[in-house]
Amino acid sequence: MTVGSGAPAGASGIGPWLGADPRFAGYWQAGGRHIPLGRPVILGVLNLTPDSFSDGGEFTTVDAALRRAETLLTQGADILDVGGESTRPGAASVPEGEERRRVVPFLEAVARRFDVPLSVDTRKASVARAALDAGAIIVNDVSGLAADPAMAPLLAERGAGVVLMHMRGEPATMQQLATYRDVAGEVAAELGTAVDRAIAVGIPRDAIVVDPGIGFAKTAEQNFVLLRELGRIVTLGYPVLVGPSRKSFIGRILGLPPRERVEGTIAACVLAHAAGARLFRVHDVGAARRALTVSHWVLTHP
Ligand code: HH2
Repeated sequence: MTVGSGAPAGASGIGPWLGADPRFAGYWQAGGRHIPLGRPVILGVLNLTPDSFSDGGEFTTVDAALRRAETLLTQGADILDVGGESTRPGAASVPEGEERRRVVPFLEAVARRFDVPLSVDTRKASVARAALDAGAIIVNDVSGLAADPAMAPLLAERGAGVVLMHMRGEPATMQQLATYRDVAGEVAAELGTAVDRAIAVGIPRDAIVVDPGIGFAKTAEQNFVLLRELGRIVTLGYPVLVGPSRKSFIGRILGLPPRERVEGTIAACVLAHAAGARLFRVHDVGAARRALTVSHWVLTHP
């Protein structure tokens, strides 16, 4: 059975459609592949940027990035999420030619070497198109298809898997838009709008994953609330991805720099898992795999 069979036709994207036990069943359809969602799915982060907040400047050659990819896969990554533009708060947009130049040679090389689903983290349709041509099958759009009107039709046409992440505005200015009366309710509603945008152009329901966008147009306190109330995002009826990895809300609690936020990341992932998240975008794949294997065991064994 694939995720999404039984979805009510023409519905707004809100409503249960995953089957009897939505937490441990189904597939994510992406580029003709079916990625099983029966156990926690880990996206290993690989940023080919000079300025990402935790791994910027580390993988500046294709060879260095390939070695990192191999490490992430050995540690248990199910998917590699490749980015060529930092979206940390305050980051400036990268010209599309430069973003393509960063990600395409690596995607081609990794697709030749490994049989792993590849995701590209981009808001630009031209970058997504080049990445799909180079072997990516998933587009992780932190704007939830809002940044580039050409993105949604492209993803529908290419049958790509899509991550719809919640953000407001642009990374450069988004923290000014972190004003909510009910953060989980408003994020759920705005994600519902993003889902509608996807469905309207013909992206299949079982190609869609949603993400509350931890740290994107959110204060540290709003991130805490979102993690506590993640179940309200889960009720949208789409598999939920979270990306708390090494983020500043963890640093704010622990007073530690990004590389020392592994345990904080794991705590956030396990809490999100217990609340119904099924996909986890992390830098520290080995630690996340071990922790989520235990939480999965606890959640699934009577
Ligand atoms: N977070 C970042 C980037 N992309 N995509 C999704 N779906 N969810 C996230 O939470 C998310 C994301 C930011 O982290 P990182 O890529 O490590 O940093 P930077 O944006 O500085 O490259």
